[in-house]
Amino acid sequence: MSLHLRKSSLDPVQIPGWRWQPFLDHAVAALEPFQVIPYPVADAFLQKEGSTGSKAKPVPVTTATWACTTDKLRQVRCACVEAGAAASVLNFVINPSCRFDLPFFGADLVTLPNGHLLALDLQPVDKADADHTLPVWERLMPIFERWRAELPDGGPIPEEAKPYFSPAFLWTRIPLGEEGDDLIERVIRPAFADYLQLYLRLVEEAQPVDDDRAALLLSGQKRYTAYRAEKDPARGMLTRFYGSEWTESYIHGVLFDLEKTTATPLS
Ligand code: DBV
Repeated sequence: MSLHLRKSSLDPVQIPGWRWQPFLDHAVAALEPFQVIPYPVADAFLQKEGSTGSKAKPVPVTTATWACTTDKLRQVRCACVEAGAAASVLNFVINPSCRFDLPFFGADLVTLPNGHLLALDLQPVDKADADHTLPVWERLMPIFERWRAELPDGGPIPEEAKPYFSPAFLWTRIPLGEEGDDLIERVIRPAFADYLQLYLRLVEEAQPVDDDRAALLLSGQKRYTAYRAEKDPARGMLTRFYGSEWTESYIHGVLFDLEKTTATPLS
């Protein structure tokens, strides 16, 4: 366990057998030119060991959080979960500063015993605001079209979630085994890289907005974050692994922390 002791949110995450390791490694490298600094994450959430499965056949569980901040990105964080055959997850969210007219980057790559569940999107702060969405969607749609053609549709998503997705929400469920492994290598990996590359290009290009616009963006960001925290589909899994006290602090204090953050996003 001490082998993987992490002291800072920027220390490398290396979890033996973690399926999504190359995705995080790619994202960390892509962020490097942005002068990242560590994002404060309490020790209890930097890396947490646990156990699932039966008494007779316990399965070790590791959850690690990689995180950083930059001048334009309030919080970039990756939740990394490895629980052997029970689960393997990369949940990656980039929360921009409300000083910039930027969407969220969201990736949810989830392997469960019954298959993979994969979601990628650049999610708008306010879907009704064409100034906010059109410049992004125009550029994202061709990328979406290209990769969607290679994947089965993931099926319906909850009605209440729809305001938070872009029309380029890449969402699929695929089987475990060779077929799934092949799609992950051939489609999900380049799609993840393409979505992230476009996002980081938008970050480079972004210019600061005025105070009124920043206040509007902040309230939209809070709506999104509150929704994600309230509906976090990982709540059940994390509660089984670590109990509800740790899980609620993790969800509200780390994963979706905009409401709780002590930094003042508008200053
Ligand atoms: N999802 C999270 C975080 C996770 C996580 C922080 C730390 O937001 C994992 C881990 N997602 C996770 C798990 C499941 C899902 C499901 C473990 C499976 C839940 C289960 O079946 O027990 C995309 N993720 C889902 C579902 C959707 C998404 C639509 C299935 C529906 C559901 O069970 O509610 N998550 C959703 C989404 C983004 C995202 C669109 C952004 C791109 O991160």
